[in-house]
Amino acid sequence: QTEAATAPTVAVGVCLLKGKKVLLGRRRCSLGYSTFSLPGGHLELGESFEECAARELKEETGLDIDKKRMEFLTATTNTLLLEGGKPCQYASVCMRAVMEHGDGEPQNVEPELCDGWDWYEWDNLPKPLFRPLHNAVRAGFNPFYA
Ligand code: 8DG
Ligand code: MG
Ligand code: MG
Repeated sequence: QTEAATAPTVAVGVCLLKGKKVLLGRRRCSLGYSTFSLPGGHLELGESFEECAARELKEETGLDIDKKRMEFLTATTNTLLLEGGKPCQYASVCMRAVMEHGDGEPQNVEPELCDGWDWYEWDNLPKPLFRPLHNAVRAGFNPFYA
């Protein structure tokens, strides 16, 4: 007996850039366990992409980046994943923000969901990447030239 699939959902990933580096964290939740992903999460009802990006970034890293600093990138991926054998599908929108002096440092606010945040050079990304990010990279996405 197969479980019914739920409808695809919209997710937002935040490319937070600092110099030549991007912020990634190793996941501790069942979906994409141990893969490296951008901060991000589900788009909530009534939210703009910019609001979602700012909220998720704050919830997961403690960083307060105004939604006006969140840039929409034309880099959306469509990814089918298995979550405990159950299919789930994400349309993943990519947002970008550039770190400025005085923004502070990311904190691991949700240690049960993430091993910790660190900065990585785009040309030397850690492996394995979380599937939606992996798909974007494979499609030629680069937040430094987007
Ligand atoms: P939320 O309840 O706070 O919205 O979700 P979360 O606790 O932050 O879960 P998450 O796994 O970090 O994000 C929710 C889903 O969003 C995740 O299971 C798959 C999808 N997703 C993408 N792209 C990205 C991405 O780049 N980063 C993150 N973190 N999630 C993404 O499709
Ligand atoms: Mg998240
Ligand atoms: Mg979240």
